[in-house]
Amino acid sequence: MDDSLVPIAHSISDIYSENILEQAVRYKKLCDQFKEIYNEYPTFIARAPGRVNIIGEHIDYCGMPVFPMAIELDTIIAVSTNDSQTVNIANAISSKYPPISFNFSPENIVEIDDTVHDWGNYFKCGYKGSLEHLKIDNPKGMNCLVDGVVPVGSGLSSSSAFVSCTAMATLKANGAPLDKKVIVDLSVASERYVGVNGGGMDQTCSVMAKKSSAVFIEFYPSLKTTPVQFPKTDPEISFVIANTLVVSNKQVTAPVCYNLRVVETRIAALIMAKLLGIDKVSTCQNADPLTLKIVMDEYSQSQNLSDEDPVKQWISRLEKMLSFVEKFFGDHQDGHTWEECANLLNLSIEEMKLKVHTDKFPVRAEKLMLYKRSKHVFGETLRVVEFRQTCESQGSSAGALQQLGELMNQSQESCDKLFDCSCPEINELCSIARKHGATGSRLTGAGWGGCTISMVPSDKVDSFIASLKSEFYAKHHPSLTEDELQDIVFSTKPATEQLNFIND
Ligand code: NG1
Ligand code: MG
Repeated sequence: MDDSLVPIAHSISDIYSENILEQAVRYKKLCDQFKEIYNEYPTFIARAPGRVNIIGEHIDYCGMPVFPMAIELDTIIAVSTNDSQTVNIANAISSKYPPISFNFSPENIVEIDDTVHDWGNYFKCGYKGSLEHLKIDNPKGMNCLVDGVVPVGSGLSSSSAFVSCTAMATLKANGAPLDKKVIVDLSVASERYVGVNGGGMDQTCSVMAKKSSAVFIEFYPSLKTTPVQFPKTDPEISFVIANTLVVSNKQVTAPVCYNLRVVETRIAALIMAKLLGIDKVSTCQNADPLTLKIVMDEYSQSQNLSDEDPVKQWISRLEKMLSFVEKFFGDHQDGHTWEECANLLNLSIEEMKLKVHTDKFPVRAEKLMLYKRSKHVFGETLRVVEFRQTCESQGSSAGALQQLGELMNQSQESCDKLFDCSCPEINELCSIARKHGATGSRLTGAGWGGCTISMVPSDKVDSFIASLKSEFYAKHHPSLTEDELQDIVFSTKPATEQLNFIND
C-alpha cells in the first residue's frame, strides 16, 4: 500500500479484519444515528486518534523532535455530501454540543470567531484549511455527525484529532486524495485559527502514527516520522494515563501561558542567533519564524560540528547550546525585561514583537524567562534523543524500564521548574504514581492541568491504578463513581493506525 496515503477500509468486514470489533459496532451506531438526523446513511466515516506524548514537551514549536504515540481514543465523523454548499454538523452528544450550520463563503470560506470557545470552531478550522488547500470555489455541501471520545482539555489532543479528522472528511467529500503530509500541514496551520500558536506534534502523530509503536517526529529541516517500538521487557512496559481533572483551556490562557512560551523561546532564539553571529535573524521573518532548532543547526554547520554517529551529533550539539544558554542568559535567571531583550537585538520593542508575531498572537508578561525556557528546550530535546536511543538499543534489558522512567521524571521536573507548565495537582499525581510503582511519571500535552502519563511494569498496573484512586481521586473527587473513574484513569497502549471507512 502507498504509505503516503491514509489507509481506507471499504466495508465493515475490513474493519472486522482489522480486529476492531468494538469500533465496528460504534461505526454502525453512528450510521444509525446519522440516518435519524439526516434521513439518509453516510457515505463515509473519517477517523483520527488522539495522542499521548511520552516525552518532549513544548519543544515541537521550537523545531525540536518529540516522541508521542497515538491512543485508541479517537474522533470519528460520518459524512454524506450534496450540492448545496451548506455544512451541517451534529454531535453524537447533542445535549453538550448543539448542532451548527454554516454556508461556504467565497470571500473567506467560513468565519471563525476565536474569541468564543465553541466546539464547532475546530471543525471550521479543518474545513477552512482543506478548502484553502484545494482552492475551489464550489465545494460540496456536507452533512456530518461527529463522535469524539478523546477527553476534552486534558492534554490528549482532542482538538487536533478533530481538526485532522475534519480535514480528511472535507478532502474526501470533495474528491481529493487523502495524502498524509498534506493533511498534517493543513491541519497544523489551520488549528491556529482558534488563536493558539501551536506546534505540529499532535496532528502529525494523529495522521502518521503506526500500529503498536510510538513515533519519533522531526520537524526541521523537514517533517520526518520514524516509528519506534518500546523495548520488550519482562514485565512489559505499560502506560497509565491519569487525568488531574484540572481543565486547562489553552485558548483562554494563551496570552499568559502557551503563546507566551512560544514567544519566549522565539526571542531566546533571536538573541542567541545574534550573539552567535548567525545571519538568519534578518531573513527569518513572517512565514518562517526563527526557532532554537534553526539556531542550533546553523551554528553547528558554521563550526563544522559534524559527527558520523547521529546520536552523538545530537548530544554534542545540544550540550554546546546548553553551554551558550548559561553564557548568554545565566546572569538573568529571573528573566529579561522586553527592553533588555530589544536592546540585545538592536531593535525597538515594537520591531522585536513583530518578529515573534505578537500582533497575531498577543501575549502579556512583565519579564521573559529566556534562561529557564531555553534551558528546558535543549535539555528536553536531549532526553527525547536518549529516550529513543534507549528504546532502540536496550532490547529486552530489565534496566530499560528504569532508564526510560528516569528520563520521564527529569522531563516532569524540567516542565515544573523551568517551563512552569505543571500545576500542584499534576505534581501530586506524579509523586503518588512514583510511590506506587511507576518508574516514570510526568504531565503530557501542554500542561497547566490535564493528564499525567506514567510508565508502569505491566504486572503492577491494577494495583497502581487502585492506589491512584484511593490516594488522589478519593481525596480530591470523592463523589466520582467507579464507572466515571474508568475514563479518568486507565492504561493504554499504542493504538491502531489511522483508518477511514468508505462505503463505496
Ligand atoms: P495539547 O496538549 O493538545 O494542548 C499542545 C500543542 C502541541 C505541543 C504541546 C506541548 C496544539 C494543537 N498542540 O498540545 O503542539 O506544543 O501542547 O508539548 O497547539
Ligand atoms: Mg490540543
